[in-house]
Amino acid sequence: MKNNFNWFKIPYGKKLKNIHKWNAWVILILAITGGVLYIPSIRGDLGLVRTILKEFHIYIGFISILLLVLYLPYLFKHTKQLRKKINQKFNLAVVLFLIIGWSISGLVLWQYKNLPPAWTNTALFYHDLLTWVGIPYVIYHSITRLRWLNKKRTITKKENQVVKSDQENKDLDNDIQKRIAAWLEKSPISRRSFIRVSVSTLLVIGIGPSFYRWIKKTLDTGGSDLTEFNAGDGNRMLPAPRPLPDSQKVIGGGSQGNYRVYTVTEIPSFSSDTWAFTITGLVNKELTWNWEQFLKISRKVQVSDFHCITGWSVYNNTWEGIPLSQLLNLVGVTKKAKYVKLYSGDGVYTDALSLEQARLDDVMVAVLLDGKPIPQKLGGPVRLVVPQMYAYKSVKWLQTIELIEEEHLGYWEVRGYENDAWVKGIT
Ligand SMILES: Nc1nc2c(c(=O)[nH]1)N[C@H]1C(S)=C(S)[C@@H](COP(=O)(O)O)O[C@H]1N2
Ligand SMILES: [Mo]
Repeated sequence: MKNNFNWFKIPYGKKLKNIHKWNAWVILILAITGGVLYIPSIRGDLGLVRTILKEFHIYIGFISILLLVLYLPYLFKHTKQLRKKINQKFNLAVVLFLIIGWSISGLVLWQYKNLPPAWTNTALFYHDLLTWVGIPYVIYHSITRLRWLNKKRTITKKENQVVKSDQENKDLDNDIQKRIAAWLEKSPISRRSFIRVSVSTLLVIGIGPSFYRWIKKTLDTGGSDLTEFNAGDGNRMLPAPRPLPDSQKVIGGGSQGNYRVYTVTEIPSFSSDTWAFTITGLVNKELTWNWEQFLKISRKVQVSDFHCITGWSVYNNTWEGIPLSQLLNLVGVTKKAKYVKLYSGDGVYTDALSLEQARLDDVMVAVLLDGKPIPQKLGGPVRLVVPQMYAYKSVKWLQTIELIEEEHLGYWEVRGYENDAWVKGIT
């Protein structure tokens, strides 16, 4: 073991080889961790691991930037060297483009707390898009250049010359390999293009459909999602709430953007037979409403935006519901109470607001979205909306509110999200 490792003394060729190798590993790790972070259905299973994984992803992202910085001084020399190798030059350009794009959008997403949501929305779009395009490209690049493929190519040549005793030919003693080789020899396309075509086909089949769904969802900002969620709703809440005129008219013009359905449990379903809403704790008069009674409380309509810390937003939602302050007035908050704890009917998710925050004008216990009952997937029949804070405060399937004295940390706050969830750069 030599421990006098000195990067500056390594010869140029070896440096590039090292950077290439490390870069391959870094991209592999980023692809896996990023992929895991992207899957909404396993948020709850991951729990704390999710927050740690995100930090790890960011950390490795910085290593990727470091590799880029180590490479850049040799860019000129390298491209000169690749003069005539169009394919390799093209590959270099693609990979550099991907890494620079991922780095810039990643930095914006990392700094979400200090940047307006419009920035993170854009960054998330490019981070995702580059991944959808880049990872298949990188997989294609790696497979079509695997050493064993190259090796077999030379073996075949040797075999053609009948150099049977050659050491490498042992690899080919396998019957199946021989048959494939023979078949490929007869086939009109070369082994190389056969591999290229099959790898591309597999990638298109494997990744195409999810990519198609993603791009369709992303480019469609007209809320067709909402129609779909409403149609497939699993809640049975009767009677249906009757929208106020402003809600009926959808004064916000219809929500813009797409909700990513997040849950840490199975998506719960509710029926008006058993559903109840309770306000308890440090109150003068504890109250419980069944669905029919709950619908009799007077409601208001507001238009507001919705921002998740992972970078996406949905704009101009027309919410109809009861301002939380109004509900608090109904039960009468005692002097001892300092915080409002919010329980989801999923039995797991909670969050909390200070009393002062809870009494903000736009904090609403919402029942309708864009003139329709809030779909089950988006937290219906009743969800909280806290427009000025990141959406992890907007508890879905809200059923119980408790007035408490001590601060409570919610589901994500326990797992590393900040209790201070104010969105900067809005209002
Ligand atoms: N009960 C419950 N409420 C929740 C969550 C959750 O997982 N469970 N996720 C929160 C987060 S992080 C976000 S971004 C929004 C997502 O709302 P949506 O699923 O309606 O898009 O809900 C918030 N409220
Ligand atoms: Mo979120």
